[in-house]
Amino acid sequence: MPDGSSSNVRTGGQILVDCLRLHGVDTVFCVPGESYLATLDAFHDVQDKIDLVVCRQEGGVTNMADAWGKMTGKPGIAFVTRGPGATNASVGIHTAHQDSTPLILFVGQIARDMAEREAFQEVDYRRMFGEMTKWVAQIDSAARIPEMVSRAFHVATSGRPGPVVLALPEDMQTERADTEDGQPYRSAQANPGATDMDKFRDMLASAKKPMVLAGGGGWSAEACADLAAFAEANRLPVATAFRRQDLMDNRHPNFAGVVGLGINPKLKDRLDDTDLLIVLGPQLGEIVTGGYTYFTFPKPKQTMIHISAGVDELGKVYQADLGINAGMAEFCAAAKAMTPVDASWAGEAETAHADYMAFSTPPDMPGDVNYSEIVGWLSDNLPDDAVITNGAGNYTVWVHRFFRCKQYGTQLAPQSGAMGYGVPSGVAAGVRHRDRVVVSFSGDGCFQMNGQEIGTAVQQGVKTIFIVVNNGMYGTIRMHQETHYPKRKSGTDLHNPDFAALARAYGAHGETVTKTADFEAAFERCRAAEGPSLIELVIEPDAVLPTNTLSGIQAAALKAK
Ligand SMILES: Cc1ncc(C[n+]2csc(CCOP(=O)(O)OP(=O)(O)O)c2C)c(N)n1
Ligand SMILES: [Mg+2]
Repeated sequence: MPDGSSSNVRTGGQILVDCLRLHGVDTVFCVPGESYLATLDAFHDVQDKIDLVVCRQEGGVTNMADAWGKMTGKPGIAFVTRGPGATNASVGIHTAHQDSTPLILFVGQIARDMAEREAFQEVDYRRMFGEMTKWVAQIDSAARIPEMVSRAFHVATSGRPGPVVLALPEDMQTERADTEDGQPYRSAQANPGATDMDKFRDMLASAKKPMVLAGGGGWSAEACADLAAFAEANRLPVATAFRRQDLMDNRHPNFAGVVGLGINPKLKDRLDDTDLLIVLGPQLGEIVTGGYTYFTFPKPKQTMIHISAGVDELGKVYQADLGINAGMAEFCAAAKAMTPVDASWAGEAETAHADYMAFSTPPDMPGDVNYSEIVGWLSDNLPDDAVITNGAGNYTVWVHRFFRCKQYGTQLAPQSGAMGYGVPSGVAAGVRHRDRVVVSFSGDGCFQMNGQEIGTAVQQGVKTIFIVVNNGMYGTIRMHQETHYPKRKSGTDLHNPDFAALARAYGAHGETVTKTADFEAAFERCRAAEGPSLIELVIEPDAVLPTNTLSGIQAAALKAK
């Protein structure tokens, strides 16, 4: 409400910004557009209360908002312009959808009286974003902004979290209305019922070799602490899903490893051998099921208990023996409070953890830069609360395998497998945690999808350390090429810039590392730098996986032909 006024009459833009404040928003990511000038103008009035992070491309905007949603558990807020802005932004909406991240994207829209004429940059966002959002709508009346914005916060955070898109017609933002803004949103989660928990305990008590697979969205530090306490009391091995590695301290004696790409074969055997799989949170998608091969259809041979915050996830893909609709915090609190069962499988967690520790110990690799050793060094030397981010590519296999996450909220990585996530998520983490070490990994390909957000990092004065793992190619795809079409390289080579010089051109500190021994000193210089910094790691292209080479893959494929 404007100071000194007894009236609530405001423009749509002012109402919207007041509603964001009401719901606790203090940071917004944007690329400006003429389609939402009135809202930008309203942000001008709250500069001391809302930090407007101006990005370089809308893919950076939504990726940063996704990272913000992951870090805070509250919707990350993104503003972009119509047509081209919205289409650029879509990558982060897809990630938020697959990663179950709360996010609200506001899109400036053409004026209401121009709709359906293919006006300049006109898009119907309901059709465009329909499949990858929890809710998409257009606010056609300034008077309804409080209602619709409140609903957006509720929908994005309740049940299985996810993205919401709201279109804002340009003339609606200048329209004046007299509204009440209501109260801050309160997201809702289901609690497990007493019958659910009794059944759960009975099934656990009669198991011979149970294990937990934790993942999905909607977690919190407290939920993770309760999960650890439940696992300890019942001596359960706990694996985490792909890119949800920070749900348990990886050094915890019950931590069994990660079910994802490049899975530890011993963990895969364990999944196969378990007689009771407690799926706590994740969707049973392609990556955690090994391309839908780990479990039989439609009923897995293992007894399966699936707990999900989204009721629609239960019975999706696989038939579980028990489905429990509950939020992660709600379920974990109940599981912790449950009288522990007599764990006849005692010792399994210790064995599983020993398997994980052996698997996550760096081996030798070809070339002057031993990337395994470098990730291992970072794992051993960074503070426990350091935040690690990455995008997609083979370079992430090392990060996931040799970096041991120590606490919740330290891994920002797209389960959607979207390249270009590493840099913007690193910027967002730098803005959120100015007092923590943030290390962002990108491949040379991945970096060049959103590397321009280094400019945002410099403008924001964050201290993120960006590592670019340069092997001169889209390595993942080249690896698949050598597997299926050996010796027929096609469309996978990259001619790259001097990444350290590029960083310096932006005003960041830049380093190039060509020998393992030089990494530590380069990293320390980056930590001492005033603002962001970048280390280019020059990697031997043959070293395409921690334990296999491109030439080895090619030779095996040729032999098999
Ligand atoms: C946005 C997007 N485009 C394309 C792909 C397909 N893809 C997956 S990994 C990859 C190559 C990654 O290259 P780089 O970042 O250099 O990492 P490397 O595999 O070489 O370590 C590609 C093109 C993708 N996952 N996301
Ligand atoms: Mg590469």
